[in-house]
Amino acid sequence: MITRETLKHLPTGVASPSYDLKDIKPGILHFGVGNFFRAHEAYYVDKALALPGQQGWGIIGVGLTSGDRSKKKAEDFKQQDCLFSLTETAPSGESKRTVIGALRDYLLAPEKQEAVLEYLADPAIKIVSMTITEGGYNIDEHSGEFALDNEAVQRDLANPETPSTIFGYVVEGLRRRRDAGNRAFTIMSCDNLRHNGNVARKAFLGYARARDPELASWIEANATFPNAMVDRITPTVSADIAARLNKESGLDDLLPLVAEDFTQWVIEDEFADGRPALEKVGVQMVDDVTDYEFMKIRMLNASHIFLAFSGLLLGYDHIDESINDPDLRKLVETYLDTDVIPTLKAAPGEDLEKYKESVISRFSNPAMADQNLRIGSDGASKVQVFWTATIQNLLKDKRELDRVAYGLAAYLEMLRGKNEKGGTFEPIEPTFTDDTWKIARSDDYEAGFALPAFDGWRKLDHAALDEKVTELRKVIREKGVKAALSI
Ligand code: CS2
Repeated sequence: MITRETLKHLPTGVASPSYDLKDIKPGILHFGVGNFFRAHEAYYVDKALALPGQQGWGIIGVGLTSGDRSKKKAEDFKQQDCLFSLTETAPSGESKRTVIGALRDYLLAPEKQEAVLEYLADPAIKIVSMTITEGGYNIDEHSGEFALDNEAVQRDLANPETPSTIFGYVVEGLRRRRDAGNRAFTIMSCDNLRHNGNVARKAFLGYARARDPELASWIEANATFPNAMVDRITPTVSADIAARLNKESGLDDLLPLVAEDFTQWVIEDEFADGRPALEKVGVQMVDDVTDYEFMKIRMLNASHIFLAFSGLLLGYDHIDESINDPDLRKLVETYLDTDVIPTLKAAPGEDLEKYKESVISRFSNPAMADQNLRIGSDGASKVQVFWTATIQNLLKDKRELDRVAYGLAAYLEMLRGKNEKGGTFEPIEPTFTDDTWKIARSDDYEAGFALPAFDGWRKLDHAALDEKVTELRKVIREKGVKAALSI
């Protein structure tokens, strides 16, 4: 176990926080303490905490669910004083190990509702950040607005002072602040969405307006919602990986974590009540994040799902196996060169050609052992966020549809949960209902067009795309992925 005590004699090669934990005061509250958050925001804030005058930016973590896994995680955090080790591994295999101390408390909201609300109302908390996944903002795909008919949202609106959703918590926290004459906080999304701050604004204000229009206006005038691009590949840590990490570090960490050595965070500098000195620890503070987002989402994430869907069909477990398959690598390269890069503008300091090379090298990092099933999960949201803009561009400009049609065909075939080696797997689609699954599993090649993933181009002329997708589905099912790729 890592604790404040064991920090004093860590194994050689493991760096401990270079500040005194007892000097750290909470300044940030974070919802969704997953591996990505721990390897990204917590990693940067940890570096900032070591700088003079930055000790007021410790992080309070909050989990919104209280199933067995959540309880176990909370227990582990408690036993370890919220400390955990991060192993950063380069594609060459070289690793660096650090104990991160930025997380100073961890609460499960269902068990500690009032404590979470007290933190949210405390003026010391100046930033409320979140990683709640692309689909977590409860935006209706058709209207583009916050979905008020969601059951949990309805429950919170009926009992706004005892919430259960992130929207209910944040807005109740802000209500308490306003009533006490305190300032609002910054609401900082760290999810992989285009203009994630705007999406967060829409979601939280959508909820607030339904709760109390005056409160919503106060939030709108006082809170800020910076847009950000976030990037670091952080795979799931299985029991085997945890054992390996501990063996390599010499630690006995209950919550070990591995990430690639690459990391990037670009934020629009709009904070309601101050922020850590992030610019001193490698974060790029900019006026406009748009071109960074386009680059990351349309290049890295878009390629990732191509590789995941294809890899699952071929019976590969991991992304590095997918990218090391020459046909899949060629697919991704051609997609980026032909369909994506010509439509992008390089952000200041970025070179799209070099970015492409770095993405491919990052995917081939064997230490990530990043699961195709994880990357290919929630395709319904990911297709919309990562592919839709590119597909819309191709349709509007009447350009070649081969790669995107293949990608959509691979997605639909993947949803059937069968690979070419005769194996089966369970695709993960958290937003699917029984009806959606029926469509997804139907033998009819065209039924899948009704799925939400296809919503983004319904208003455009998409007949040619549908035709190609149907044809490629047939080829994938009858002759396999490789045959479809060689068409
Ligand atoms: C992945 C991301 O899950 C996914 O869709 O593409 O988690 C990816 O690893 C990160 O965006 C990298 O920053």
